[in-house]
Amino acid sequence: MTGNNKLNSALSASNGPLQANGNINQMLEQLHADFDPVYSMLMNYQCAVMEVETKFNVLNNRLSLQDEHNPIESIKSRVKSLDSIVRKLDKLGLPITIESAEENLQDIAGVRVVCSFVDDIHRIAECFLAQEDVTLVKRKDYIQNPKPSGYRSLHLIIKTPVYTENGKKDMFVEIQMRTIAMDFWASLEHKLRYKKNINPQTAEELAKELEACAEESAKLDEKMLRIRERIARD
Ligand code: 0O2
Repeated sequence: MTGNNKLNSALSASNGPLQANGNINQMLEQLHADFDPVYSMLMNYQCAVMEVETKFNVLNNRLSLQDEHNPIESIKSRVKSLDSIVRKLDKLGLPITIESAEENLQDIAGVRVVCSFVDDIHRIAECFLAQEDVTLVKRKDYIQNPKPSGYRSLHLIIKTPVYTENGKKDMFVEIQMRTIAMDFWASLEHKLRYKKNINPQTAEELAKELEACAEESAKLDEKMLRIRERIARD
């Protein structure tokens, strides 16, 4: 965690460098009182991410026994930075507090599961959601219903418990599941989406090309799946 950087930038941005004024203990006490709850919140999300990653790794190992291939290609995770959390709360006009972040933001913890084949996505999602400490909050299937941009992925918002020194806490985690091809497409499209100062006509042309790429890439996913099925049959 880049806690120290955040701490430094938060402090110098607000009040300038801290002065201990001869009472370093009092200053540290104040710092801990201000920042420990924030660290604790971020740590809870980090633990939720670890729990979810472990569940997918276990499923990957177990399913590979039946399938003779690892259905999961890679798992990438992140916990939103403090800056992004504060900016998102501000944008939504919500109170900028820990309680408000925990209640209103469902994507502070994010796990992206990349599979080789499209049929593995729904199969793994069902096995994952069947676990008794996973509660489905929201499911958006952008594979069956792609976005107008061409974006495809299965999105799950779930709640899962983490066990802290103060007891059990249910945490939101956003899970994005997609194929290697969908992941490749999404990372390129993300670059266009966040590119500043791009000529609007060029942006429109590229968006159209990307939409066409998404169609071709979905067809490629389908073809690869058929080939794998034939290999398994013969
Ligand atoms: P970033 O920078 O990736 O974090 P909602 O109101 O909750 O239903 P929301 O919040 O847009 O709608 O949720 P949705 O549609 O499930 O999208 C959440 C995340 O999915 C986005 O996070 C992106 O990561 C990804 N995503 C959704 N649509 C697209 C798309 O068209 N292209 C790409 N490349 N990614 C997409 P953020 O916070 O928007 O962005």
